[in-house]
Amino acid sequence: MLRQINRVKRVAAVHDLSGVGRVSLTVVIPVLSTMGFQVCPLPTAILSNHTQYPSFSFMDLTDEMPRIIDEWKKLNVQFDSIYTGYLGSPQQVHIVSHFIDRFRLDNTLVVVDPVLGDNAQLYANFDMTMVKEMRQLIRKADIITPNMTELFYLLDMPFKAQLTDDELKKYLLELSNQGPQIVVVTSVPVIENPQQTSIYAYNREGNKYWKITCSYLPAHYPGTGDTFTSVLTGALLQGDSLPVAIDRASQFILQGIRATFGYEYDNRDGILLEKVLHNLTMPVQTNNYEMI
Ligand code: PXL
Repeated sequence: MLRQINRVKRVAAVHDLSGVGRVSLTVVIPVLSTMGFQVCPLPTAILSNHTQYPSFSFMDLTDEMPRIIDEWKKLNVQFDSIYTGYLGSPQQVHIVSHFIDRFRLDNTLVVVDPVLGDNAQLYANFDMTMVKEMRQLIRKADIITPNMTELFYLLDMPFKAQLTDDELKKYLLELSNQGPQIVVVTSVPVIENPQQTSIYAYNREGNKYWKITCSYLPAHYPGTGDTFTSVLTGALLQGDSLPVAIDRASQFILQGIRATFGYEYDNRDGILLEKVLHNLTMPVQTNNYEMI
Protein backbone atom coordinates (compact mmCIF):
# COMPACT_ATOMS: atom_id res chain seq x y z
CA MET A 1 0.00 0.00 0.00
CA LEU A 2 2.62 2.56 1.12
CA ARG A 3 4.70 1.46 -1.83
CA GLN A 4 1.96 2.70 -4.16
CA ILE A 5 1.53 6.02 -2.35
CA ASN A 6 5.21 6.87 -1.94
CA ARG A 7 6.53 5.84 -5.26
CA VAL A 8 7.97 8.25 -7.83
CA LYS A 9 5.68 8.48 -10.86
CA ARG A 10 7.12 7.26 -14.13
CA VAL A 11 6.79 8.83 -17.58
CA ALA A 12 7.62 7.07 -20.86
CA ALA A 13 8.98 9.81 -23.12
CA VAL A 14 8.81 9.06 -26.85
CA HIS A 15 10.91 11.80 -28.46
CA ASP A 16 14.17 12.18 -30.39
CA LEU A 17 17.55 12.86 -28.82
CA SER A 18 19.10 15.93 -30.44
CA GLY A 19 22.58 16.71 -29.13
CA VAL A 20 22.56 20.45 -29.73
CA GLY A 21 19.69 22.93 -29.65
CA ARG A 22 17.57 22.15 -26.55
CA VAL A 23 14.58 20.31 -27.97
CA SER A 24 12.80 17.04 -27.23
CA LEU A 25 14.55 14.68 -24.76
CA THR A 26 17.16 17.25 -23.69
CA VAL A 27 14.22 19.38 -22.54
CA VAL A 28 11.70 16.73 -21.49
CA ILE A 29 14.09 14.91 -19.14
CA PRO A 30 15.35 17.90 -17.10
CA VAL A 31 11.88 19.47 -16.82
CA LEU A 32 10.10 16.32 -15.66
CA SER A 33 12.99 15.22 -13.42
CA THR A 34 12.96 18.62 -11.71
CA MET A 35 9.22 18.24 -11.19
CA GLY A 36 9.81 14.92 -9.42
CA PHE A 37 9.19 12.27 -12.07
CA GLN A 38 11.26 9.44 -13.44
CA VAL A 39 11.61 9.77 -17.21
CA CYS A 40 12.12 6.60 -19.28
CA PRO A 41 13.15 7.64 -22.78
CA LEU A 42 12.01 5.66 -25.79
CA PRO A 43 14.16 7.49 -28.35
CA THR A 44 12.74 7.86 -31.86
CA ALA A 45 15.93 9.12 -33.54
CA ILE A 46 19.36 10.46 -32.70
CA LEU A 47 20.37 13.75 -34.28
CA SER A 48 23.52 15.85 -34.06
CA ASN A 49 21.26 18.89 -33.56
CA HIS A 50 17.64 19.79 -34.29
CA THR A 51 16.35 20.28 -37.82
CA GLN A 52 16.09 24.06 -37.75
CA TYR A 53 19.85 24.29 -38.25
CA PRO A 54 20.87 24.14 -41.93
CA SER A 55 22.30 20.62 -41.63
CA PHE A 56 22.12 17.71 -39.21
CA SER A 57 22.95 14.01 -38.90
CA PHE A 58 19.98 11.70 -38.37
CA MET A 59 19.83 8.11 -37.13
CA ASP A 60 16.34 6.64 -37.40
CA LEU A 61 15.50 4.27 -34.51
CA THR A 62 12.28 2.82 -35.96
CA ASP A 63 13.72 -0.73 -35.96
CA GLU A 64 15.07 -0.46 -32.42
CA MET A 65 11.90 0.80 -30.76
CA PRO A 66 9.95 -2.52 -30.78
CA ARG A 67 12.98 -4.23 -29.19
CA ILE A 68 13.06 -1.66 -26.38
CA ILE A 69 9.29 -1.98 -25.87
CA ASP A 70 9.48 -5.80 -25.71
CA GLU A 71 12.19 -5.61 -23.05
CA TRP A 72 10.07 -3.17 -21.03
CA LYS A 73 7.18 -5.62 -21.24
CA LYS A 74 9.43 -8.39 -19.92
CA LEU A 75 10.36 -6.13 -17.00
CA ASN A 76 6.65 -5.48 -16.44
CA VAL A 77 7.40 -1.79 -16.08
CA GLN A 78 4.34 0.46 -15.62
CA PHE A 79 3.91 4.09 -16.60
CA ASP A 80 1.79 6.84 -15.06
CA SER A 81 2.10 8.75 -18.31
CA ILE A 82 3.08 8.08 -21.91
CA TYR A 83 4.20 11.29 -23.54
CA THR A 84 5.07 11.39 -27.24
CA GLY A 85 6.61 14.18 -29.33
CA TYR A 86 8.88 14.24 -32.37
CA LEU A 87 8.72 10.94 -34.25
CA GLY A 88 11.55 9.79 -36.50
CA SER A 89 9.41 8.25 -39.28
CA PRO A 90 5.71 7.89 -40.17
CA GLN A 91 5.99 4.12 -39.50
CA GLN A 92 6.68 4.93 -35.87
CA VAL A 93 3.06 5.97 -35.39
CA HIS A 94 2.03 2.30 -35.60
CA ILE A 95 4.73 1.28 -33.13
CA VAL A 96 3.78 4.04 -30.70
CA SER A 97 0.09 3.32 -31.09
CA HIS A 98 0.67 -0.35 -30.26
CA PHE A 99 2.92 0.68 -27.36
CA ILE A 100 0.07 2.78 -25.91
CA ASP A 101 -2.36 -0.15 -26.27
CA ARG A 102 0.01 -2.52 -24.47
CA PHE A 103 1.04 -0.20 -21.61
CA ARG A 104 -2.00 1.98 -20.97
CA LEU A 105 -3.53 1.36 -17.51
CA ASP A 106 -6.75 2.87 -16.13
CA ASN A 107 -4.91 5.93 -14.82
CA THR A 108 -2.22 6.36 -17.47
CA LEU A 109 -2.17 9.90 -18.85
CA VAL A 110 -1.48 9.70 -22.61
CA VAL A 111 -0.09 12.99 -23.92
CA VAL A 112 0.51 13.38 -27.64
CA ASP A 113 2.34 16.51 -28.72
CA PRO A 114 1.72 16.29 -32.48
CA VAL A 115 5.11 17.72 -33.49
CA LEU A 116 4.87 18.55 -37.20
CA GLY A 117 5.99 22.12 -37.78
CA ASP A 118 5.95 25.78 -36.84
CA ASN A 119 5.45 29.16 -38.50
CA ALA A 120 2.95 27.67 -40.98
CA GLN A 121 5.51 25.16 -42.28
CA LEU A 122 6.35 21.52 -41.71
CA TYR A 123 9.76 20.79 -40.16
CA ALA A 124 12.53 19.59 -42.52
CA ASN A 125 12.21 15.79 -42.93
CA PHE A 126 8.42 15.81 -42.64
CA ASP A 127 5.83 15.53 -45.41
CA MET A 128 2.10 14.82 -45.66
CA THR A 129 2.61 11.13 -44.83
CA MET A 130 3.70 12.15 -41.33
CA VAL A 131 0.73 14.52 -41.06
CA LYS A 132 -1.72 11.76 -42.05
CA GLU A 133 -0.20 9.34 -39.53
CA MET A 134 -0.24 11.97 -36.79
CA ARG A 135 -3.98 12.48 -37.41
CA GLN A 136 -4.36 8.82 -36.39
CA LEU A 137 -2.11 9.02 -33.33
CA ILE A 138 -4.03 11.89 -31.72
CA ARG A 139 -7.11 9.61 -31.52
CA LYS A 140 -5.31 7.58 -28.85
CA ALA A 141 -4.45 10.59 -26.66
CA ASP A 142 -6.02 11.97 -23.50
CA ILE A 143 -4.35 15.32 -24.22
CA ILE A 144 -2.93 16.89 -27.37
CA THR A 145 -0.97 20.15 -27.56
CA PRO A 146 -0.70 21.38 -31.17
CA ASN A 147 0.67 24.83 -31.98
CA MET A 148 -1.24 26.88 -34.58
CA THR A 149 0.63 25.32 -37.51
CA GLU A 150 -0.06 21.81 -36.25
CA LEU A 151 -3.69 22.68 -35.54
CA PHE A 152 -4.34 23.42 -39.20
CA TYR A 153 -2.40 20.40 -40.45
CA LEU A 154 -4.42 18.16 -38.13
CA LEU A 155 -7.68 19.77 -39.26
CA ASP A 156 -6.62 19.57 -42.92
CA MET A 157 -7.33 23.26 -43.42
CA PRO A 158 -5.23 26.11 -44.83
CA PHE A 159 -3.27 28.06 -42.20
CA LYS A 160 -4.90 31.20 -40.88
CA ALA A 161 -3.09 33.45 -38.40
CA GLN A 162 -6.00 35.48 -37.07
CA LEU A 163 -8.83 33.65 -35.41
CA THR A 164 -11.76 34.66 -33.24
CA ASP A 165 -12.56 32.95 -29.94
CA ASP A 166 -15.57 31.27 -31.57
CA GLU A 167 -13.50 29.86 -34.42
CA LEU A 168 -10.93 28.51 -32.00
CA LYS A 169 -13.58 26.94 -29.82
CA LYS A 170 -15.02 25.22 -32.88
CA TYR A 171 -11.60 23.82 -33.88
CA LEU A 172 -10.82 22.64 -30.35
CA LEU A 173 -14.12 20.80 -30.20
CA GLU A 174 -13.57 19.29 -33.64
CA LEU A 175 -10.22 17.82 -32.57
CA SER A 176 -11.56 16.65 -29.22
CA ASN A 177 -14.38 14.82 -31.01
CA GLN A 178 -11.70 12.74 -32.71
CA GLY A 179 -10.63 11.28 -29.34
CA PRO A 180 -8.59 13.46 -26.96
CA GLN A 181 -10.45 14.64 -23.88
CA ILE A 182 -8.28 17.75 -23.64
CA VAL A 183 -7.02 19.88 -26.53
CA VAL A 184 -4.58 22.74 -25.88
CA VAL A 185 -3.55 25.08 -28.71
CA THR A 186 -0.46 27.19 -28.12
CA SER A 187 1.05 30.29 -29.73
CA VAL A 188 -2.20 31.91 -30.86
CA PRO A 189 -1.58 35.56 -31.82
CA VAL A 190 -3.77 38.14 -30.08
CA ILE A 191 -5.35 40.19 -32.85
CA GLU A 192 -5.78 43.42 -30.93
CA ASN A 193 -2.37 43.29 -29.19
CA PRO A 194 0.79 42.03 -30.95
CA GLN A 195 2.58 42.27 -27.55
CA GLN A 196 0.60 39.25 -26.39
CA THR A 197 -0.01 35.60 -27.24
CA SER A 198 -2.74 33.23 -26.09
CA ILE A 199 -3.24 29.59 -25.30
CA TYR A 200 -6.68 28.06 -25.74
CA ALA A 201 -7.85 24.83 -24.12
CA TYR A 202 -10.90 22.63 -24.11
CA ASN A 203 -11.76 19.92 -21.61
CA ARG A 204 -14.58 17.61 -22.71
CA GLU A 205 -15.05 16.57 -19.08
CA GLY A 206 -17.07 19.52 -17.82
CA ASN A 207 -17.33 20.93 -21.37
CA LYS A 208 -15.23 24.00 -20.51
CA TYR A 209 -13.06 26.29 -22.63
CA TRP A 210 -10.10 28.19 -21.17
CA LYS A 211 -7.95 31.02 -22.44
CA ILE A 212 -4.62 32.14 -21.04
CA THR A 213 -3.07 35.31 -22.43
CA CYS A 214 0.54 36.23 -21.68
CA SER A 215 3.17 38.72 -22.84
CA TYR A 216 5.04 37.89 -25.99
CA LEU A 217 8.69 38.67 -26.58
CA PRO A 218 9.48 38.99 -30.27
CA ALA A 219 11.87 36.06 -30.61
CA HIS A 220 11.51 32.50 -31.77
CA TYR A 221 13.26 29.73 -29.85
CA PRO A 222 13.03 26.07 -30.93
CA GLY A 223 11.95 23.67 -28.19
CA THR A 224 9.53 25.96 -26.38
CA GLY A 225 6.66 23.67 -27.44
CA ASP A 226 8.48 20.71 -25.87
CA THR A 227 9.09 22.72 -22.70
CA PHE A 228 5.46 23.79 -22.57
CA THR A 229 4.02 20.28 -22.92
CA SER A 230 6.56 18.84 -20.46
CA VAL A 231 5.60 21.35 -17.73
CA LEU A 232 1.90 20.85 -18.51
CA THR A 233 2.28 17.06 -18.19
CA GLY A 234 4.25 17.36 -14.96
CA ALA A 235 1.75 19.80 -13.45
CA LEU A 236 -1.21 17.54 -14.28
CA LEU A 237 0.63 14.53 -12.83
CA GLN A 238 1.20 16.59 -9.67
CA GLY A 239 -2.55 17.13 -9.45
CA ASP A 240 -2.98 20.67 -10.79
CA SER A 241 -6.21 21.58 -12.56
CA LEU A 242 -5.98 22.11 -16.33
CA PRO A 243 -6.03 25.95 -16.26
CA VAL A 244 -3.48 26.10 -13.42
CA ALA A 245 -1.25 23.61 -15.26
CA ILE A 246 -1.40 25.74 -18.42
CA ASP A 247 -0.64 28.85 -16.37
CA ARG A 248 2.43 27.19 -14.87
CA ALA A 249 3.65 26.07 -18.27
CA SER A 250 3.17 29.45 -19.94
CA GLN A 251 4.74 31.36 -17.05
CA PHE A 252 7.73 29.05 -17.13
CA ILE A 253 8.22 29.61 -20.88
CA LEU A 254 8.09 33.36 -20.33
CA GLN A 255 10.66 33.14 -17.52
CA GLY A 256 12.88 31.10 -19.86
CA ILE A 257 12.54 33.57 -22.71
CA ARG A 258 13.19 36.54 -20.37
CA ALA A 259 16.30 34.81 -19.03
CA THR A 260 17.59 34.43 -22.59
CA PHE A 261 16.36 37.45 -24.50
CA GLY A 262 18.86 39.99 -23.15
CA TYR A 263 21.92 38.07 -24.32
CA GLU A 264 23.55 38.34 -27.73
CA TYR A 265 22.74 34.78 -28.55
CA ASP A 266 21.93 32.30 -31.33
CA ASN A 267 18.20 31.68 -30.81
CA ARG A 268 18.49 28.26 -32.43
CA ASP A 269 20.17 27.04 -29.20
CA GLY A 270 16.80 27.39 -27.45
CA ILE A 271 15.95 29.10 -24.16
CA LEU A 272 18.51 28.98 -21.36
CA LEU A 273 16.59 26.31 -19.51
CA GLU A 274 19.37 25.77 -16.96
CA LYS A 275 18.85 29.29 -15.58
CA VAL A 276 15.16 28.78 -14.79
CA LEU A 277 14.69 25.05 -14.11
CA HIS A 278 14.70 25.60 -10.34
CA ASN A 279 11.53 27.74 -10.68
CA LEU A 280 9.63 24.52 -11.39
CA THR A 281 9.95 23.54 -7.74
CA MET A 282 8.04 26.65 -6.66
CA PRO A 283 4.27 27.17 -6.74
CA VAL A 284 2.74 29.65 -9.18
CA GLN A 285 2.15 33.06 -7.62
CA THR A 286 -0.45 34.46 -10.01
CA ASN A 287 -3.07 33.06 -12.34
CA ASN A 288 -3.97 34.52 -15.70
CA TYR A 289 -6.59 32.12 -16.94
CA GLU A 290 -10.17 32.93 -17.88
CA MET A 291 -13.09 30.75 -18.86
CA ILE A 292 -14.54 31.56 -22.27
O1 PXL B 1 10.85 20.95 -30.79
C1 PXL B 1 10.49 20.29 -31.89
C2 PXL B 1 11.60 19.48 -32.49
C3 PXL B 1 11.92 18.24 -31.95
N1 PXL B 1 12.87 17.47 -32.48
C4 PXL B 1 13.57 17.87 -33.56
C5 PXL B 1 13.30 19.10 -34.14
C6 PXL B 1 12.30 19.94 -33.59
C7 PXL B 1 12.05 21.25 -34.17
O2 PXL B 1 12.72 21.74 -34.98
O3 PXL B 1 13.99 19.47 -35.22
C8 PXL B 1 14.63 16.98 -34.13
